[in-house]
Amino acid sequence: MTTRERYEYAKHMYAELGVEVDKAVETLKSIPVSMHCWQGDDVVGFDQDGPLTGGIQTTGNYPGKAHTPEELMNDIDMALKLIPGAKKINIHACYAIFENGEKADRDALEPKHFAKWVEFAKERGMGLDFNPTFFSHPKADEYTLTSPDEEIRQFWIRHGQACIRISQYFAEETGIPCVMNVWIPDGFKDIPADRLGPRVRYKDSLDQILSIDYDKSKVYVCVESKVFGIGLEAYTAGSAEFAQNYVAKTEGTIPLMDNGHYHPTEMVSDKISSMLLFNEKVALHVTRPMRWDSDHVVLLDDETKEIAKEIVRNDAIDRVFIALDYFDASINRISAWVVGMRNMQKALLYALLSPNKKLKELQDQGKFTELMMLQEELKTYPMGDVWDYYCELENVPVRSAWFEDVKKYEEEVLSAR
Ligand code: RNT
Ligand code: ZN
Repeated sequence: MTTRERYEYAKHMYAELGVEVDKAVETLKSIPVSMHCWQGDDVVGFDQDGPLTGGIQTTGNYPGKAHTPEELMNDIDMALKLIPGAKKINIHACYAIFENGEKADRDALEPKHFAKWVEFAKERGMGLDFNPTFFSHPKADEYTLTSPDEEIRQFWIRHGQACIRISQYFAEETGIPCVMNVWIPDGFKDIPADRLGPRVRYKDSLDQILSIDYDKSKVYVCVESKVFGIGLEAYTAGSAEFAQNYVAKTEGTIPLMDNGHYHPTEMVSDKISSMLLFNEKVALHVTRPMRWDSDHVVLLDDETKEIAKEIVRNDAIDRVFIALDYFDASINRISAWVVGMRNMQKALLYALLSPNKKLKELQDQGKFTELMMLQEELKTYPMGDVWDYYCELENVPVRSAWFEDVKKYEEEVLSAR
């Protein structure tokens, strides 16, 4: 049977449930997933050669990581060719590209330091998302936006402001709004004497960053919360309550939930509906926390599917910004990107192929026996046939065929690094 024939067959099966497969595929194609550049080089960037700090960690030393902008862009390109649908590229301020021997510290970054990224994105018809980098820098050894040292704090405030200007430049150049996410690692390893002070300073720092004039229809500023980082086990200034309350009280800011940033039994999928009820927009970092915020590659697991369902069945596709955030250095990094991106999209397809209205009705009617039965039966419907056809339509390799390309690229390009 051809891929097309399998698709037609699957269409009949889904039609019996009242699901329109063609429509699902069209919708899937239009949902942008933001691919994080930092999987390609273990979150190192180009503006420093020190270690990765901030209580996050990549583990593994699989050969072939990108060391230069050219290598990273080539690797991203390789991954993009193997991923269907709409995509954005998510970059961090530490990926500034300096030319002609010039250099600028984080507080002096300008749009021109990202001109190459803009060119890259424009050539591929994609938008760019952005992140100030409040880590891996000598001035971030202790604290950033919570620093009791006013000079340090002002340095990082200037960095945040610079990043807003760069984000606006991205939006203006690409014609696609830029999601700019603020995450700071600031916290304490052991029981603090003052939990309020750092949060007061963090709030004030964010207020100062946001006080500059910028176009809120082009730059969406997010605040990402976290429960703890390595070496910062006792206290994190930007906790869930901090971020949630800050964005609730600050016009034009968006909460960002990373599903590695909660206690292990807390589920982001369960938080999305509440956040949507009180926020016009919600941003996500989809990752896979294994026992801690380990940032493993996103799989097509229950939580990823559940997150996708919440986006789709709450009619929130236009209100939720989906970005991936993981960094695995123990496997081929391009494969890590492709597996994670395709899985996020498969999870969305799964949600789009569910008879969501019918399932809600069963819940409202108290028909929980039937609800369980149908939700379980759905798991073995032929989604794979729809996915394969979608890949074919999108001109990307079907099923595992993409891995041949990755292997070849590893042999020819990565192994020579
Ligand atoms: C860290 C946060 C943050 C980073 C990236 C690199 O715990 O998840 O989003 O992973 O900014
Ligand atoms: Zn994150």
